[in-house]
Amino acid sequence: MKQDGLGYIVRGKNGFLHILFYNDNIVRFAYSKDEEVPKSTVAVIAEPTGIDGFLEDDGVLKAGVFKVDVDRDSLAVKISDLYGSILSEDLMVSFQKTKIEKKKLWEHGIYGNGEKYSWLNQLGSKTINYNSDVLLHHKFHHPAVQEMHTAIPFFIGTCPGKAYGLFFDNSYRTTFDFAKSDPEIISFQADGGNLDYYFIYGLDLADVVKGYSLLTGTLPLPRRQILGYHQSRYSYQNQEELLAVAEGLRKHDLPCDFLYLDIHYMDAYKVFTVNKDGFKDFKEVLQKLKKMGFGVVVIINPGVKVEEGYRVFEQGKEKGYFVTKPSGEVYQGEVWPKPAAFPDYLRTEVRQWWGEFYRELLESGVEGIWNDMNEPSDFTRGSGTLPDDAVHRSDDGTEVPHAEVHNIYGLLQTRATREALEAIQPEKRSFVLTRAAFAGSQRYSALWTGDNSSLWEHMECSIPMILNLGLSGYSFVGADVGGFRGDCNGEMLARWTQLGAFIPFFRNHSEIGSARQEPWVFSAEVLEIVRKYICLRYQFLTYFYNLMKESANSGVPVARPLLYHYQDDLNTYHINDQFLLGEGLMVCPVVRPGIKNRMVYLPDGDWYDYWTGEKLSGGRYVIAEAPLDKLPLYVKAGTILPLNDSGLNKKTDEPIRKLTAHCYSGTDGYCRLYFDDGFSTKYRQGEYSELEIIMKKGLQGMRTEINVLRDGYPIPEIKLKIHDG
Ligand code: MIG
Repeated sequence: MKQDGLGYIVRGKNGFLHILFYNDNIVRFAYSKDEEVPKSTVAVIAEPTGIDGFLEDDGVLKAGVFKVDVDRDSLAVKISDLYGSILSEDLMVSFQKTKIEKKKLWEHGIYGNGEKYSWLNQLGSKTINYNSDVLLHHKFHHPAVQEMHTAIPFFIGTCPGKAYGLFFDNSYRTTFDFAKSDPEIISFQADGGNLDYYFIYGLDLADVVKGYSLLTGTLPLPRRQILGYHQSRYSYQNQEELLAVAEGLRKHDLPCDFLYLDIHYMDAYKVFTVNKDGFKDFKEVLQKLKKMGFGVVVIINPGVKVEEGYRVFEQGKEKGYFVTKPSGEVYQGEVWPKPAAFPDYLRTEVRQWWGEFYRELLESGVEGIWNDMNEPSDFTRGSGTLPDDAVHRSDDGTEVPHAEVHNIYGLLQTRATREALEAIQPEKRSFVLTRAAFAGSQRYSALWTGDNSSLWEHMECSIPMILNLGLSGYSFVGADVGGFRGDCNGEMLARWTQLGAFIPFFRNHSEIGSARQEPWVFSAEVLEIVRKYICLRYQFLTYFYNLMKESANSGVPVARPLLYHYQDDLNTYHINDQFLLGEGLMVCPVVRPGIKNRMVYLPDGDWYDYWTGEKLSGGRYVIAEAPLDKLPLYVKAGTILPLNDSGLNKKTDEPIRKLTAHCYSGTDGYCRLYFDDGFSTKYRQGEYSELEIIMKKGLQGMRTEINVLRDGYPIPEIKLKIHDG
């Protein structure tokens, strides 16, 4: 081993190993055939930093929080902490198979791993990371489906007192085996590309998620409005129908900020066109909706209809902007518009060309863009996607096989979209939603978990799916509320809305041909429950917004599994149906029909029943009452919850003028709040305020104090309310 540039290099029998540091607790192991450090994928935005390392006499490298010992022959590594306890140990490194096997050591649980239909803890399972349009192959999502819409080859191993993250920076199809095939082995392998991975070590999960976010980035602070309720369906087919839904929402006193136009708003499914039969007054309708308080989000898929005279196709073909066959001919697949060509978003100039098409839509008043089918989906092939040997070209003209681009195709499309939106409307925070994503996609778009079904099982599984996405650096996520495929019913909608109200991205969406599931279609009782929880969501908007801000700053998840804050409590390692929103609010949804009570685990400490104010001691299981109109919620003692006054429920684009800070006493509490206009990018120039609320036990009971830390935007009037059980 010797020092090489910022890092170290070791020559082995089959090649080289580069060891690079990104801070004290992030080390990268990159294998290569020659002395060049392999190129990172688009996921990584961090640069290695020089670090004070020390090569001991026995060849062991001591740097940051690590000791690294490399086998000179095989280049297998053994990583220990500075006290010598082993953190990770390779059993096999294969250049040929692009595979590494590690000894299963101290992990009690494996988490993260992007979008998976699985339980929270994935130890003992095996999975494949390859973006897929799931419903092309399967009737519905189920646990045996490994290839979901979104692949994030990153996982976390943890036990009380420590945690590591492993990010395999490889965009090919990858396979992870978390001690399934062999209980002694955790392995990862790719179909091509480089053996290049990052090992992130920390005392807790938060350190690891922050480290991963340092490598791959965080979400930009969203418009506050986007944290409201969204109503969608495949499809609101014409302007009358769209307006009727908007009126229905208002008539039934339902707060809602966004409506969606799915593929039928286009002319013959041609992207960047509007169907004039259904939407003859497109602009006027969007104007009218805006006045009613709704923004409209439209779908834009990658597939471009192959049709003579259609400008998007003609231009793309002429400029050579589409993915080709190895022969150089434009690759032709099939999506909604039937024959379709696929833009090669790998190139900057293609992304810019594509981005310009958004201008007209935005000028018409469109408020957000929904990128779907970007795995990318292709109906002509058994695989449901482009062939591995389809050809992309990078900026320098190098040909890159689809096999390498596949998993980042969605990321590249959303990158094109976001960069265009930001260039066209620099004063406004843009909104992009995607189905397919990769590590790093959180920088460009929110994500929904694709085509679930109206099944209780899918409501249930959406919880661990979303929590694991959060641990994978993806905070701004949600699942279709009510379920996409199949028929929802009133009870399910009530329960799913309760859950959705506490998930970052909150949208009711359903498939063409399925039963309608707008809030008012079932019964007066269901409507009332749905309204109650949508309104509750709007009360929590400031709380959500602040969590989003925190996530934008450091990558910490918004919705967190219990173990995120109670890592020393092994009881939390398998809790799939409860989660924490921020640190202090525990959400316990009901995910089965006919339930009137449910078990809740309260970790150590005191908890308040949100509804009754009753104080309960933790460290035990309790039975919560959960009739249909009740979502059990608990607040940890010491929490300060800023809640919007309910009078502000209607329109999120108005400034927040009044808040009540609910202080749950018992232990000292602290809360930092951030305020800005919620809409523009002026906060980047300093137009924001920050304050802190401190709650302390004094001789005469609880003492609270508010300190303004920065005054750059009007601060709402804040009332304090002390809860003391
Ligand atoms: O194959 O655009 O996941 O949300 O409504 C269906 C129609 C294509 C899949 C998306 C879904 C959307 C639907 N799309």
